[in-house]
Amino acid sequence: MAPSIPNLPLQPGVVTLSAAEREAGQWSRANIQKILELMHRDGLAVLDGCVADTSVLDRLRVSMATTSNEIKASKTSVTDFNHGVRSNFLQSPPLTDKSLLFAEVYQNPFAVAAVEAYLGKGSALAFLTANTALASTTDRQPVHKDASFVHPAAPYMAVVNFLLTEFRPSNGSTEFWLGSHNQTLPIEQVWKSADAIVPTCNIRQELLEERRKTRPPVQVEVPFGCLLLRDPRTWHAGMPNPSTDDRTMIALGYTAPWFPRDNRFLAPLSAETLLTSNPDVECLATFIPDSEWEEVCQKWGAGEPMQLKYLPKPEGWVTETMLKPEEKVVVEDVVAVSG
Ligand SMILES: O=C(O)CCC(=O)C(=O)O
Repeated sequence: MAPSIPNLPLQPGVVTLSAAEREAGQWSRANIQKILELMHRDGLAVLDGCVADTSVLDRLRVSMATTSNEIKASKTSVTDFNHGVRSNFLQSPPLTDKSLLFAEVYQNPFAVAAVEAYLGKGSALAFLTANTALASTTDRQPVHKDASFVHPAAPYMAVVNFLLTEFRPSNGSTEFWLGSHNQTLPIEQVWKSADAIVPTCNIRQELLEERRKTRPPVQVEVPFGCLLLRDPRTWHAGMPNPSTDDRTMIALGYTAPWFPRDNRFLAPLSAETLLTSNPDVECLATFIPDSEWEEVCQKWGAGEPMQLKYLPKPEGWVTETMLKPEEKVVVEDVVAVSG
């Protein structure tokens, strides 16, 4: 774990797209530098001004709130929820409704440019989902990375989150441990058993206490219309949502050009044209007929058709960070559900 520099801000830094940058269709060099400095220092950057027409976010929120209400009743087992905590689940955005297939969200040029600056040209879209923090909840997730495998010790993935509301502690904004991604290693994660081939996402308790002393976590405060760009190695946790409305963020996950591409996600044929429209960003989706996708698209629990399977197996996976069996910290009752 990287030592923490004193007096760093607790809230994430914001990079604002100017009118001139929007007009030019690209970030200035200075703002790309700022994005990269925040990403390398904090593992998280807030991007403001990338969505010109925030009514698209309103329309997605209305649609996804209806869906989240419909699917709540189907969530019965803890493994239907993320990290086994009944306050947050994964949800598919409405990809079969052509009136809601917004290029500003699914091919946002400023978000993609920020990802390419961080991961490299030739990055791929590796998953597309959303996190819903359910209204009137009181439980929090364990602190985790989104990496239930022996991850590379270099930026290999970036997630762009489109927030469909403002994000405040009062509606269950995410807790982030800024800077925790910097030199983080799989040895910081908990294993379910000594012979398991992959770790869980969860961070060892004693490391949390150590890090809290120097750079404590924060629940982010982000105005409506901003995006989050984050390195999934940055420690974080879904928090209770005390408000009366579900809080949702869409997540587009991109992998670096050198990262394995053997896992694919399911998407409907209606979204194929849009999701594959950037020739520089391969879309790692298997496209299936809309009716088939609609049958499975909200089944995100463990062993379900939509379960994220972008994770490499250790066999054949080259990394400097492999662990010896005696280095694994085992916590047998951890719920090893990722997302
Ligand atoms: O929805 C959130 O605020 C974060 C959820 C999360 O980290 C997860 O489910 O893995």
